[in-house]
Amino acid sequence: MFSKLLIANRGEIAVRIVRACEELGIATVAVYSELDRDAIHVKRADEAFLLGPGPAAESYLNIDKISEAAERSGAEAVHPGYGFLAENAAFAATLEERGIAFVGPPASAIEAMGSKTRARELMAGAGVPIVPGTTEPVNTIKDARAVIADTVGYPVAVKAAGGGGGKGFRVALDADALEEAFEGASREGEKFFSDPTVYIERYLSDPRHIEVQVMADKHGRVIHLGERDCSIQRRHQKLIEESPAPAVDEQLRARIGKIATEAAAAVAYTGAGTIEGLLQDDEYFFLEMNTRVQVEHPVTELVTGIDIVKEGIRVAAGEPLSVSQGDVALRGHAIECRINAEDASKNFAPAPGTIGAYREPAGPGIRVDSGVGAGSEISPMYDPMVAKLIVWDVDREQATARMLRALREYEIEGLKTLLPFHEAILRSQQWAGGETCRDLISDRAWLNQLAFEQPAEPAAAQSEETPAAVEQLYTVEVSGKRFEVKVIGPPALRADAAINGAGPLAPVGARKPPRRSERARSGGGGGGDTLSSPIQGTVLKVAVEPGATVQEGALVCVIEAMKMENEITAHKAGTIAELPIAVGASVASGDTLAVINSAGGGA
Ligand code: MV4
Repeated sequence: MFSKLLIANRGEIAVRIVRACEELGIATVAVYSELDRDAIHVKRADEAFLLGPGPAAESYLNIDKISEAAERSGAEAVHPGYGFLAENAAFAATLEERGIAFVGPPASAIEAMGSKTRARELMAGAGVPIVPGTTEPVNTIKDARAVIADTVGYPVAVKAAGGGGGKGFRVALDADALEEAFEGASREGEKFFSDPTVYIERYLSDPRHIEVQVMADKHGRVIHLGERDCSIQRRHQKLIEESPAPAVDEQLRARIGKIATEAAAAVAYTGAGTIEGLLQDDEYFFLEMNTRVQVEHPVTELVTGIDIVKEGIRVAAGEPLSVSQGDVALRGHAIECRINAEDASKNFAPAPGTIGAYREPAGPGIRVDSGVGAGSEISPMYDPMVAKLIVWDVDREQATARMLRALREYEIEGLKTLLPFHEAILRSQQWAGGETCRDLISDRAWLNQLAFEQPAEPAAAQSEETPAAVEQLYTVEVSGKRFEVKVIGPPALRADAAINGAGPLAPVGARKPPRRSERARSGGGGGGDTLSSPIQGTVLKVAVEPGATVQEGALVCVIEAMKMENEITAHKAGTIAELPIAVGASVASGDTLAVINSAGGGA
């Protein structure tokens, strides 16, 4: 076994890997950017090396700097986590050349699965079912029309060959829509992967996203750990994952498990990997392989009892898998909710900021994988995930009730998160029925009811005026019996005074975790006519003109940040009075995007 391992990542996954190493008796080395000097993953590791400035290119994506830190530290292995360099074949190869083990598959397997057309060709050759379509790149729209007419048929999905996870994915329902889909997918492929090549698949109208966890050792053994259902996604970002999948029974599990292990074996895979596929009407099709440990691996850990991260490190050190296929059994049900700093009611706009009060849920069946705490900064520079909340219980219904309990117990002040969104989804009929919830997630009106209300005016702002009557809750004890009383009148005490411990009459709301309905109301921002940018990024598109009349929720512009396109919508109805933005311009968080005057010249 290794004696020292470097973790080429940050946030919750870096902490997750530190935990695995501590249990295995391996010393840990963290790396960090200047923005992450105070990050938990740095404190949690035995040693740490500064990589450079915040931008990932100068820190977590910099192969030279990370390899140098690995050599300086004397680490025998590097764990890449997910994202950043996890699926970079050149990084894996560089480490192997320097005699440092890469905790993951051989560079050749990363490369084979990195090109989606090559992966489809390989899988088809190995007898793995792929979504019907081309395994060769389709170079021109003319070629696309021909292949669709001859074999695929409409509707089609046009996908970038360098893509994955939905990047560079467009749908054409009929021939009229093909040109736009083809060009869109090609443009995105060029932008994100420097490869404009696209291929064509039949578009499945109502599939489930089902993926199979595989593990392989360097002795030729490949096993699967069952499946996860990740159908609840928003713009290809997974939001909720569960295992087992509601739509998969023992028989189907055995069938897709075999497909997955054969797919992994076909590229001589080692370590932890995931075969992503689509399930529609009992037909399962290979989509792509993720050659890394995934964000959602914990749900599989909870139902199988197998520590995927430890197992991955063991096989990287040359040990055989500690479990065989016959040892793998799924027990109970696990659900994961990704707690992102995002505002679901504003098109899932990133909501970075500093975490205020913070308390994680606990108790039976609860697991929180996080890399933050009170005072931590969720930077617009990196992924907006605050934490993953994962629960286990004996069946899906009870796991759902347990998740709802945990969501309400979770206290995250200071920024907007997906906590209210998850609660609403898990309370829906669609979730109870095991549906994909696609209709809810794309329903603006439904999402709007999750809006965070503007915070109340602080009492100080109205100092000279007669204070308005407010309702406040107090806890009182009368002869030792506890009562909660509502007092209506001028504010007697400010909430922050109570937090500082002043006064015996502390409003209940300041000490007790707020109810969900109240929590959704706290921590709002903005107000007035000004629509400010929630993020730093580049203006990709401006959807309105000065003088235009807009409805609340209408698209104003699209801002690209972190390779994500974020739709910014009007916060109120009215007329665009000012529009100080243009396509290609950079905007900082808080910059004015538009000024919207209320219709009829009011306010
Ligand atoms: C598809 C598809 C329909 N037909 N491919 C690709 C990446 C992953 N994020 C989802 N992807 C899809 N690929 C073909 N040929 C539909 C999706 C899809 C999806 C699938 C299952 C559940 C939810 C989904 C949400 C968006 C897109």
